[in-house]
Amino acid sequence: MTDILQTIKARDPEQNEFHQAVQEVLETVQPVLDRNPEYRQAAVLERVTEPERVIMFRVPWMDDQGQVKVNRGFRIQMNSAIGPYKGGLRFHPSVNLSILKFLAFEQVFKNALTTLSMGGGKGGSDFDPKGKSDNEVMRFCQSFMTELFRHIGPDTDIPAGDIGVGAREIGYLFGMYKRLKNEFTGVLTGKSLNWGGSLIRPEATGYGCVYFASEMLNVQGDSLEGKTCLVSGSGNVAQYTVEKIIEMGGKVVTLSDSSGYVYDEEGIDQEKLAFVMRLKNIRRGRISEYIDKYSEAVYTEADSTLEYNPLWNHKADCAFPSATQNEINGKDARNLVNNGVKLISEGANMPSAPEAVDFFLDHKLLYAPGKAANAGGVAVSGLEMAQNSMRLKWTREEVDERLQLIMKNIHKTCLEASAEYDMEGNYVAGANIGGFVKVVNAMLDQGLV
Ligand code: NDP
Ligand code: 2IT
Repeated sequence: MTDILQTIKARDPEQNEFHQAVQEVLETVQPVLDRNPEYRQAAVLERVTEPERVIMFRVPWMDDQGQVKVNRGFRIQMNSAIGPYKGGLRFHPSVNLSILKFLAFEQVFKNALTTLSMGGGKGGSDFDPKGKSDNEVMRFCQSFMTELFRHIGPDTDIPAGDIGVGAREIGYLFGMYKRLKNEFTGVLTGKSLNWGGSLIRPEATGYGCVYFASEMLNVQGDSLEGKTCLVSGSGNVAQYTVEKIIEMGGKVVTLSDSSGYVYDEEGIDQEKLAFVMRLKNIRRGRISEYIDKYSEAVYTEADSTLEYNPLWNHKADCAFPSATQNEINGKDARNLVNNGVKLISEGANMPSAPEAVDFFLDHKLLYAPGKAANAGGVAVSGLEMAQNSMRLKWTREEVDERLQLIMKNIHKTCLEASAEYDMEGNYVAGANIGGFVKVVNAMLDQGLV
């Protein structure tokens, strides 16, 4: 195992986020390999950590001033053992190969956990949609799809949204795909409702993450009722996490963006959440504007010189990190536990750094890693694909019911897989083992490809 990690590090020494995601999986699946020598013989670890295909391309576009800009586009087609590549597109200036490979790697196991037939992929660009006009975003998306279209398809690779890619971007991307291929197919998920989208897809990641938290509490005879919750981010995942926590009787006291965070001791209720949704989704403003409207809240500017994030240093029972990778470091993890937090459900992908994960596990927290807790988003993407294929639409209730069932099943899979390897209650091991076994068994069935 250490040999494989050393080889991966030597081959791509700068890909820290990818190494981090791989290391966690390799460590937790070790007992599975010990028990199943045929896996090692078939070099499954070497194969599962190498993408099937990596596509990198130039994305030239013109801004509103007539200046030519050039960004870099990517699609990582990581693993197609159990279905076509499936996973989001991220538009953020930090995007690089390391970040997309970590996300694609996580996606493979997450998608397997949903029980739907989806392989894993991820893509995106270092394009920053912040401060760009709708026309600039449209021209960028059109240029991006002018290359990407030849690599994707409804039975090949089905992208969706992630950070910086929401309904607006999916619309522009879909329009260009349709024009180039002269085909109206379910090649993207997260589409708008009147042209192929699924009800509940916008809500799915946040709702699913709260359903998972509720399942973990259920095991202990507890619930979210009356619990104080910290939520980070204020985008798609954060918004619907807050909506579901409120519905389940919890109280959310924080939200953030990359500029800072708000702390509202009285709780972010439905009316305040509606304000945040308009602020973020329509006006595309900053979370600092929350205190202009609700002066009882406190805004704290982000400070990169601090060794910890003050958002994670408030009295609370539960935390739902819903912004980005490595947003909780070892010090934040200690602060959370010292403030009474007993449950972490990850809406974001890999928001906890390895020291934080170790701390949560050592302190026996109810800790749900992203690949289990945030799988509701891609699960409803899978349901969107099913509806597109049937050319039918399910009701809100029908999709929500399926989502709840899928989250319950993922929770059960994690518990059963962790128990089978004597790590009961360790959701990290459970999620990794549950997803890994399904993927590598399919790979073995299909021979050396
Ligand atoms: P959005 O773009 O809608 O929102 C992202 C939020 O996180 C914004 O508030 C953003 O602030 C903040 N954020 C992003 N990058 C940083 C950063 N480097 N530092 C601080 N804050 C940051 O994205 P989503 O809500 O869709 O995604 C959030 C997380 O959830 C990501 O980790 C994503 O991979 C994960 N996820 C998303 C799914 C989905 O269906 N959308 C499914 C599963 C996981 P700002 O506006 O200032 O950039
Ligand atoms: O990280 C994720 O699971 C997503 N961004 C959603 C992927 C999808 O295909 O819906």
